[in-house]
Amino acid sequence: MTSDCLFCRIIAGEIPSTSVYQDEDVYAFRDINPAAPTHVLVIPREHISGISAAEDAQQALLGKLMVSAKHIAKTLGLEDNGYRLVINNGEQGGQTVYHLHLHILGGRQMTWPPG
Ligand code: DGP
Repeated sequence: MTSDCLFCRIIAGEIPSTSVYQDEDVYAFRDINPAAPTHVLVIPREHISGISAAEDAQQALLGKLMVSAKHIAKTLGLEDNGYRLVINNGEQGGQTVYHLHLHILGGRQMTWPPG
């Protein structure tokens, strides 16, 4: 837990969130500013500032994030029509919260390239 990290404080329950899934490694909750009809963030309980800061030794946790996102997307009914998983990294990558998070976006047609 990093006390000045917004998402660590959400995991700790200090800031309210709408959880859709949690286990010993990951926490998933609704994005406060949804960019799609369904917009969920999947985060590791362990503080990692972003994907570029993740260590090779954390590959199991990174895989767990991805597999969890797949299961959550299915639970939320996104599997049939498809969905998008996104990790923004750093300033030019559009990252605004420096606790690693995987976006699950679904419920509308996605376009490419992203903005
Ligand atoms: P990114 O730009 O990739 O760093 O995404 C950060 C996301 O976090 C953005 O979509 C909005 C979301 N967010 C920011 N603050 C809060 C909050 O307090 N609660 C929730 N649920 N989501 C938040």
